[in-house]
Amino acid sequence: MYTPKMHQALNEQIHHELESAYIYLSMAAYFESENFPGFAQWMKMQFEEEMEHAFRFFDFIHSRGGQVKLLAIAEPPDKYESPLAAFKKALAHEQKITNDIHNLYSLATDEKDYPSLSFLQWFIDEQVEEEENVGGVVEDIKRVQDSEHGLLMLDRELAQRQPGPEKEEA
Ligand code: OFO
Repeated sequence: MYTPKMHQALNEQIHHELESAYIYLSMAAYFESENFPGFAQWMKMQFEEEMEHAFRFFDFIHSRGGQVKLLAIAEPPDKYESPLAAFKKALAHEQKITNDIHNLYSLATDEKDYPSLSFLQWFIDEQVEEEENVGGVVEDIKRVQDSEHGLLMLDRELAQRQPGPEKEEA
């Protein structure tokens, strides 16, 4: 069993992951309404990934003898100024999640909670990938700027995103 403090922090991370899922699903709805089905598909895949992250924490808490308590999720924005504005928000959100994960890792270090440290390592690596992926799209959109043709091509490219293979467990 781990400490109540660690339990609370891990439980809050489920909330952050579900909140991320909610934000990305809302972005998918925004892109659908703006006729960008490829951007919408990319965000739907992102939603799926966040749900998977939430379940990792859910299962880990129960495997340590705790019980998950679900917290209220705020209504996400449903409008953005442009595709670039939406993806910039997504990048800022991932950077915040990276910070959350690092704080969790620091807490586990302070508490000498070795199982949590081992569990969290996957998320540390995942966040590097998450920021790289979203940051890559931000850069691509900046490159095409307001060109309708460029955005259409990018939308088609992002439509190809499929669920990623599970990364190997450490
Ligand atoms: Fe997008 O990140 Fe979860 O953890």
